[in-house]
Amino acid sequence: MDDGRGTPVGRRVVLGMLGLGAAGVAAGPFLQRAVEGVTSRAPAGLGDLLPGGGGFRYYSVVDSVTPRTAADYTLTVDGLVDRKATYSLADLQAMEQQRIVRDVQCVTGWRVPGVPFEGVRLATLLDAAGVRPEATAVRFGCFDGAYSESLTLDQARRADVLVALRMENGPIGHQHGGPVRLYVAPMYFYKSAKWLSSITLTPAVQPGYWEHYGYDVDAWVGRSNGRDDVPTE
Ligand SMILES: Nc1nc2c(c(=O)[nH]1)N[C@H]1C(S)=C(S)[C@@H](COP(=O)(O)O)O[C@H]1N2
Ligand SMILES: [Mo]
Repeated sequence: MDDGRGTPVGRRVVLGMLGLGAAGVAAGPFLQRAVEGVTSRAPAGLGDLLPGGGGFRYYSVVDSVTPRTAADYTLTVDGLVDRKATYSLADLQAMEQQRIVRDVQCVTGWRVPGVPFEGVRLATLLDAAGVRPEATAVRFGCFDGAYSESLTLDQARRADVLVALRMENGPIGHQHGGPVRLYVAPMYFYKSAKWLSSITLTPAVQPGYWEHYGYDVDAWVGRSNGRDDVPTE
């Protein structure tokens, strides 16, 4: 669902227009980055400027995502846990909410100052599930059917990592990955997986979608991806 500006252009289409196609993607992050440099597009490959978005760009690696509402949204916590769980939006809303206001920094350069996020600490959900000793990492799945992200367990337990229900003082809209997205305050925004649908405890870190193309798994703002941005923590 978009907002009247037409269907967001998919990454394949963008690359196709540039005459690169799948070969461009397969060639890895360096060519990918060169392409972005030319087109001002992001690792997601299709940053349509959000109208009135205050500097945010809209990213999706798929052409369209079927929206989920409070009625049909669920978040599962599974993998190496003692108690698998499934949360509705109402379940998450009923939990203690943490508010964090930091800059948002995309690895392609754009930055949005002072963005409020609110939600449940990821650590709270991990504790509720009972993480087994064999788990060292967390993998995040998305209901767009394509994107994924990951954190080490230590990173996931940080107080500035949220399962976010609100952004910019309102519910998270579909384009920003609502109703629920991940928010990893100290890392580049590609870690903040949109349309979050699963949290899986794993024996080892599994690199996420963009990390297969060379972006850093440990994506600290200012200390990774060869960049020197001012940290967001
Ligand atoms: N599911 C999903 N999550 C995602 C992405 C994506 O393409 N799909 N792009 C990432 C990138 S690169 C950025 S910069 C932010 C963009 O968030 P926004 O669309 O709310 O601006 O989402 C991140 N999370
Ligand atoms: Mo990004």
